Amino acid sequence: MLYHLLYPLHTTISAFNVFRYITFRTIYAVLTAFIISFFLGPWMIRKLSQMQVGQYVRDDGPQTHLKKAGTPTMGGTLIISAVAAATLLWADLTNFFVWIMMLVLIGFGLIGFIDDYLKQVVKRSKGLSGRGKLILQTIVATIIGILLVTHAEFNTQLTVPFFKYLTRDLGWWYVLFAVLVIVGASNAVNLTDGLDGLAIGPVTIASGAYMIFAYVAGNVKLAEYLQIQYVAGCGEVTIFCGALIGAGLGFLWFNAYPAQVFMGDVGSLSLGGSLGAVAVATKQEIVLVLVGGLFVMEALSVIFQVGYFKMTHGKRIFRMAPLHHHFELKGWPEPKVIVRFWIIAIALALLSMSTLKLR
Ligand code: 57M
Repeated sequence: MLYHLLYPLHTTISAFNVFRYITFRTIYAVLTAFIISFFLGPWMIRKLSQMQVGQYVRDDGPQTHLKKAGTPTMGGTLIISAVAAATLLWADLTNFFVWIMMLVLIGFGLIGFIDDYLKQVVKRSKGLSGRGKLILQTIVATIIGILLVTHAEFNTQLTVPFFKYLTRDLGWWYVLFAVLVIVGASNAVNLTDGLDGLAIGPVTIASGAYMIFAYVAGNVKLAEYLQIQYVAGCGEVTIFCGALIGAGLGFLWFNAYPAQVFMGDVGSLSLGGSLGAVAVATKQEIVLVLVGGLFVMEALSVIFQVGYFKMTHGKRIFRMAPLHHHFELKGWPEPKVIVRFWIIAIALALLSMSTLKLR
């Protein structure tokens, strides 16, 4: 909105030219989202406590988690509000990709919100069923996939990092592929959200990596130079990624160990879905396995654990899945698990950046 209000003034005052630049608007999107989530955080936590939106903690998990019972949850509503406000303030609102991002952020946020609301407020302890959640996620992701595939500036070519000549046109199958990426990312972030700051840290780190990918993919010269697919218009996604970083850092202030608030499904489903949609929109889908490698590790630990558990009628590979519980039960203090997982996330994000050069 500010872009539309302030940039036209450059004809009279040339300094307003600066609002044209994605880099400039991204910096302000980071700051705006940070300020919103940082300053509204305490108010939000008070409100959630008053509404008694306190976390129920399962007694079959690590015992150290029992003391977390009653921690306000659904803090994700603040993250979503901060990301949406900052994006709408600084991005070009005539840009197609900006609205795709709003759709995924709010669509997946609503699914999580309904789930949390049933669990926390209506006290229907289980919330939405796993199947119900998956169906709703698939519907929203399919809409996004169809919108992308039918968009004139978007192609359905799939490229593989490190192998510039390995491409394949998926045609309408791209919709299915996009659904897999978006729904998979959403659920993987949800599984990771089990220790203080464990999800929001790597989400912020991955957003940083995609901020760079989006900028490069949306810039015809840089995309050509680095030999990645150019996606006209996706440069504005850089601003959305910046908003994710700012809101994520502001939320981490309160979610850092010992957490004063959890993000809830409203946060984890929405943030994961958003990362998936960013990966698809920037045509850097496969590299998400690397950028979000930590989420992949957590999800795989669950798949292997559950598979093995069922096959062997009760035997386990890990002491408990997802993976972070395994290390907790091995005796690592919670902050150690969290910081070590962040370190892995940073290393993977840096490694993913090398795909830009190694082609
Ligand atoms: C949600 N939710 C946290 C909080 C957060 C298939 C199965 C592996 C699924 C998995 C599962 O349900 N995962 C998704 C994980 C919960 O956090 C809430 O949920 C929101 C995210 N959706 O925002 O509102 C608890 O996590 C802790 N927490 C923090 N700090 C945070 O910042 O400490 C969360 C955020 C909170 C709090 O304690 O209460 C969760 O873990 O429930 N299920 C599991 O993860 C369960 N694993 C399991 O059953 N493993 C089995 C295999 C055979 C399936 C095994 O390995 O034996 C574990 N989770 C828990 N207890 N809590 C095990 C038992």
